[in-house]
Amino acid sequence: EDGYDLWLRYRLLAPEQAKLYQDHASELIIGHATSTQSATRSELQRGLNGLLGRDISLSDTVTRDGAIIVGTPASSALIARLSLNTQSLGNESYLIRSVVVDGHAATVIAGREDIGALYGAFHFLRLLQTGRPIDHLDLHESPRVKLRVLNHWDYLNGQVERGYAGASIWDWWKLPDWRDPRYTDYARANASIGINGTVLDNVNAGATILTPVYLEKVAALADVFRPYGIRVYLSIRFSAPMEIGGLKTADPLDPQVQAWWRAKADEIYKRIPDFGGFLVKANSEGQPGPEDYKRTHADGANMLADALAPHGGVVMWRAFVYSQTNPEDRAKQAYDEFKPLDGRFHANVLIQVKNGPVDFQPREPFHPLFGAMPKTPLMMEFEITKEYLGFATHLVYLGPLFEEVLSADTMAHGKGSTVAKVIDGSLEGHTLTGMAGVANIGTDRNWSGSDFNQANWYVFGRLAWNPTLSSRVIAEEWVRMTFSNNEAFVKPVVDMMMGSREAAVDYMTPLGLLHLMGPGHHYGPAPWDASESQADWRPVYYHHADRLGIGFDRTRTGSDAVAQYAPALAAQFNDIKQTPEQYLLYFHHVPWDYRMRSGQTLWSELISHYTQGVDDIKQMRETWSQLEGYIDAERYHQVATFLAIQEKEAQWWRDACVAYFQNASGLPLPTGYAPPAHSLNYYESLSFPYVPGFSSW
Ligand code: BDP
Repeated sequence: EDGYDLWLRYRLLAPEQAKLYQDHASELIIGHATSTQSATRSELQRGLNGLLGRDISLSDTVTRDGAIIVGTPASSALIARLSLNTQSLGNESYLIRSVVVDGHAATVIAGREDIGALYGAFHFLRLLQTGRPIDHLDLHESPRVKLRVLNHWDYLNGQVERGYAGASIWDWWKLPDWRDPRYTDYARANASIGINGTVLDNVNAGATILTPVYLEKVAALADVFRPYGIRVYLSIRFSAPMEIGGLKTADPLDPQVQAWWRAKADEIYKRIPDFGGFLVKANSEGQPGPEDYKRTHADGANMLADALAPHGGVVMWRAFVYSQTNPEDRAKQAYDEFKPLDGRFHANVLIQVKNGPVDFQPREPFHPLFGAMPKTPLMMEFEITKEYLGFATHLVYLGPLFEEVLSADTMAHGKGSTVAKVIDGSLEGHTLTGMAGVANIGTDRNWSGSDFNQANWYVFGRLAWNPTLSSRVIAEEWVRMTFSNNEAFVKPVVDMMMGSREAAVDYMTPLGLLHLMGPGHHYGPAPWDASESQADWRPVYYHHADRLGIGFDRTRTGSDAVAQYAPALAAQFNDIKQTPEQYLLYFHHVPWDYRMRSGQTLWSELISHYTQGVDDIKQMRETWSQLEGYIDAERYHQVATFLAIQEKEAQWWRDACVAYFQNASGLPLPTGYAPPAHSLNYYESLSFPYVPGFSSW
């Protein structure tokens, strides 16, 4: 197996498991009047035939026990007759129920709309794929978040910024005529986890995507995705009216600029009636934006929102901004710029906020904007692609990272004001809600650069559907569907996944450190680096290590970033004794001999974390080596090889950081710890020829 089938493998179940399901899957009653109904029907046929090893028959009526009836009251007279109260469902919701129809036991999968039935079909298949009972079902599911969107950082030249799985899957040369079957499989995979939107192009991309030639190609993709409930969105370049519209300005208050965007929106909707809207990176890392004209982010976002509003589109305006001049504390900038604009955005604008205040690091505290802009819908932005977490080869399951952020308590309205409640709108009563994930998808046969990276795509979708789900439960589902239901395999693999993120934090950036990666490529360790033109692109800016201590002072007497959190949290983070140690060096500059809760000094504890990270990967390798034979050889061997790479590189991370911090602190290694394998000079001399980074296409 090469991983292409993702978690939708539908391989024959073990005989004892298949037997459990046989009596509940005898015939399929489902329409095919619409493209979504056809997609649902073929998915169920494909899934059930594969899992149960025989062709399930199609029928118009219930002729025996075990019928599966799928649809909506409009598409199926049978479902209409069952009076399931589907009217009370949301348009993406569904029910799965064990019922009796005309004297026969049956299972009904019903939505109010076709898309609900498709989601229900995927859920039903998941029950079989994961070995769950299907004889007494009474399930009701609704997404808690409205826009569940992948952000592709793909350029029109095929390059994927921060993509480690090959090139862009969008073959712009051959579109619109050639619609690669892979686009359909992409849509199936996304629909199976409830993703309902995709931004096709990079937030740094040029304006070409908005030209007629490309809009025709975009429309072709939208046609492929539509049956699966997926809308397309585009990242737009704020200065497009100048670049492709011939205007002299992109000032959002200029009537000509406004008219240009209105006309562009009209043109897009003529081709793509269900177009989702725009994603915008403005006045950030060199991108143009409203501030170029002394206007605010609200002026810029509202201008675009007004152009999209007549068509029902939205603007997802990113809060990832920081200035180019030497900042006192980059972590404070998004809050400083956006918080004062709360209440100034039009109704169809969402502000898309990265999970942490700096930049997708292995660990950061949650972004202080969550809970701080009650009048504005805030979207979560996670990075699924592992830019700062070992690219394709390191096994790092991001579920625990996502869960840690979503379950963090903002205290905005007292205890229990979790980030998840900000995102699902329940904290402030927003109905326009969203979650975005920067995709890890490319042309590699396995889509994501490694088998385990597929789990990060999967967990993103599941948490976007319901941000309160447990990342462990999701990991287990994924392992069962992707590899095996054998308990002897499932338990150790899930344990390994659940510990993998903490291991990476330990060998890369423990105790609240961050951004120690080599600038530009962001791969290996470079805590020594001070070469970048901009202060906040340099690792040394983030750790401040010297003879006396280490860490970034964000307390009241430091940068005062703590003040951006709710008062109770600000007080907690301001006090070194109350700060959770996992964020210690994020909030405090701490002397090396500071006593940690364990009784060890900070210096000893830092070394112990770095060493633990490597030991954890050794353990993961050991665990995996016991599992040969449970799965196919092809995937087994690739994972084994990638774990070997990870161990080597975890050691590199540990040794390079230990060498550097030892040099900075001037302290001897605590007893019992091996010295780094090489000199600090050696680690500093390593370089990287190429990583998929920025383009202007
Ligand atoms: C940084 C990435 C860069 C992105 C930027 C962003 O290194 O490639 O363009 O985030 O989110 O982490 O805009």
